[in-house]
Amino acid sequence: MTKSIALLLAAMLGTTAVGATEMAEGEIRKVDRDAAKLTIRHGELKQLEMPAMTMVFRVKDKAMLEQVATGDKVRFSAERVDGALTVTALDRVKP
Ligand SMILES: [Cu+2]
Repeated sequence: MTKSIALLLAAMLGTTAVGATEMAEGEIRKVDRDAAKLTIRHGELKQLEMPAMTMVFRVKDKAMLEQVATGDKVRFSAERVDGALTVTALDRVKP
């Protein structure tokens, strides 16, 4: 019973995430312009069911690579695009 409620909740949250993009907190650890990838230390990503960690993301738009530098605090959203976790929105948090 508890398990089915949890699954139902997960399904509902998943559906919500498609429409309303939820921004997660993160810090840029590396900008790789050649590979068009960002290494981000991120907080919990609920829509991807991912705990806090440091990992590499692709970026949806290469212009994002010019907007941030190592050490920047950011808010971002990520989605699975063609099987690769991809940053689809990125905002630098002003210090
Ligand atoms: Cu992660």
